[in-house]
Amino acid sequence: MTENIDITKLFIGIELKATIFNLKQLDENSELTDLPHLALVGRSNVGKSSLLNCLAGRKSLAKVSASPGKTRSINLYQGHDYKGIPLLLADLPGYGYAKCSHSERESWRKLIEYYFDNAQGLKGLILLLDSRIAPQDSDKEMARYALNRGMFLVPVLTKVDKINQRERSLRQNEWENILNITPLLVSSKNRFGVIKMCEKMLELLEISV
Ligand SMILES: Nc1nc2c(ncn2[C@@H]2O[C@H](COP(=O)(O)OP(=O)(O)OP(=O)(O)O)[C@@H](O)[C@H]2O)c(=O)[nH]1
Ligand SMILES: [Mg+2]
Repeated sequence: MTENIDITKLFIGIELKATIFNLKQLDENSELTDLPHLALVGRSNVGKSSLLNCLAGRKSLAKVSASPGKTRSINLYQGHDYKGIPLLLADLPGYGYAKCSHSERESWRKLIEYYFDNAQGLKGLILLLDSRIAPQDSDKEMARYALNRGMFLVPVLTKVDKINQRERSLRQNEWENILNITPLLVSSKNRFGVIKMCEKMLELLEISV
């Protein structure tokens, strides 16, 4: 491979291939979820869809909304690595949405657990955490759940354009104390931290450039 490769372009050109609301649809799309991929997970409104758009270099490939609970399905986006080998990025529905009913929460949990159990190509989770707020129980639970299952976890603090350097370090330290992993910092708005995040994503996907 040449040294001219721009790793931040790995997900340029991805397209939505499947919108999954239930277990049956997950079964029907197992060929897709068998492809090497990473999933973006996090509370509602943390910026998952925005980050996906940022990586894809598109404004509204994934729907973004100021009101939480926009993404209610597992959305699978397919692209290719530098050698033309298909890869996938999954945008998962957000959790921790206050207005969600008990049954909606349960169906979220069932869908996500079934996906984690059956997605053969899932190489790791990109866990997005809002840099503006202190660690939340729902995020800690998600992280523990993933780590207990032996999944690769990349914690990423989002929206860092909204906080200063001191606040960034404070939040990173808080999470490091909880997870023993230092979270990356990213902004989909001004692309801060995108290179480092892509480096980590390539590592998890075992793609060499
Ligand atoms: N300033 C700033 N705002 C952001 C950033 N990323 C996302 N936002 C805003 O945060 C809000 C939620 O963004 P989404 O990308 O829809 O969040 P989501 O995690 O996909 O939300 P759900 O689909 O509800 O789970 C929107 O108003 C975005 O414009 C960022 O890096 N900086
Ligand atoms: Mg979304």
